[in-house]
Amino acid sequence: MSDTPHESPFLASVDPEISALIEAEELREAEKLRMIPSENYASPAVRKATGSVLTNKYSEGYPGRRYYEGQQIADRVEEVAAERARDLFGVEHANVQPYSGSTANLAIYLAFLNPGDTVMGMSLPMGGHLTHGWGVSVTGKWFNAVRYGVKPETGRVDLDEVRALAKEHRPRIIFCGGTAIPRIIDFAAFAEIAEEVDALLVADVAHISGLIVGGVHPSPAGYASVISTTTHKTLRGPRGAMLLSDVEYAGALDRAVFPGLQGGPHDNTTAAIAVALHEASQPDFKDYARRIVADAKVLAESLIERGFDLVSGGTDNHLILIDLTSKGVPGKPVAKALDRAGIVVNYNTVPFDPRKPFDPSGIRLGTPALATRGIGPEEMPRIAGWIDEVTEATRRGDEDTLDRIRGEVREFALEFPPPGFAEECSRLALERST
Ligand code: DSN
Repeated sequence: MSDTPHESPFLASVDPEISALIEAEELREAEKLRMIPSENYASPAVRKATGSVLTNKYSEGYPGRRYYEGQQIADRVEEVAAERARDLFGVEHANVQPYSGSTANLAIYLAFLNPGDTVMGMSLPMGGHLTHGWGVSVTGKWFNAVRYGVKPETGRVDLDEVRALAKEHRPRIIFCGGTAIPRIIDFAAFAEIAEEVDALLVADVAHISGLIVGGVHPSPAGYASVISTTTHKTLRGPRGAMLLSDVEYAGALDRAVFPGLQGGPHDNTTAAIAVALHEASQPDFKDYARRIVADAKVLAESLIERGFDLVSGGTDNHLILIDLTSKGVPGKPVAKALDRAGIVVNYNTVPFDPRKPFDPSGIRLGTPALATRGIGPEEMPRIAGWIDEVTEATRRGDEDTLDRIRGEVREFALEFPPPGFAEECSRLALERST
């Protein structure tokens, strides 16, 4: 296929330096196990649309209401993407233009709040997101942010605290969702609290939108006034985002995205979002979503058997958050050692973390990208074993073990090619064995 590795002879002749870097990234992606829970592998079709001529167009405005001519194709691309988003998520309105999840969330503030208004979201170190009112983000600087967390005993969202804080502070917006939540989000309970205090409920489902579409996580549709999601995580699309809502909120959200925050939409990304939504509407996407969760559950059980301390005691979704305190080693050196051994995760704070975000107590990992490669639950005990060995080796400062595991992981990874890389992985595996 022309869009798999070594589509690049043309790029190589124009820019050998960047071409070589892209080939090195292809190799890295094939040889290592991607276990950052917010990352995935986009399909060749999604990547093809991302790299299409639509990158050449300016389309400020919305279909039928643009500020530039020549929109015959761009209008249709955006209409198709929005239509697919509405159908798939069961909502009345979809804005597919936000450049990223952060911009999408900022558009919500711009649409419904004034600076100084009160907003409530999950605290970042408890599992929330920067844009839900964390202090270093503009959302925590320009708005009065109130933060909820999890219960220390359960590691799960403390809905009593959410209700008490909401009643005390009367936020105009309540965010649910985040970046390090291993459990099902109770949208109905959040909606009840939002209604009690007359707040707008925003569900940020960036991490779990693919699970929602795949039917393995409840949907916020019908509970949240606005749904925000990125498109490149479990949804497996290009890097981008969408805002979904009832028509009641459509005008305010659309005006906030453009002209409030952004200029021209990235039409190539919009096309790729449409492709990803098409792929996610196919029956096999439901199998994919089920596999993500099945993988994560077995991985969690295997890690627990090996004495790892998982925040909330396990997982309901794609994500596992490990508190390494009991292992006597912090998150950052373990994440770095795992990368050296071919398993890519990120270091992360855990709830009530006594350590700092740049050197926290935990690591965060997940299974969306493994499931895309067809790696199933039966393989998870082996991966848990490597994680265990690497953690111990980090504690001992044993680099030889990391290098041995790196070889084992490479051999294993090449048996499960990322989409579009089958030939490349066979070639690499053959090189290795000869
Ligand atoms: N960077 C994303 C994540 O890793 O969860 C959130 O923005």
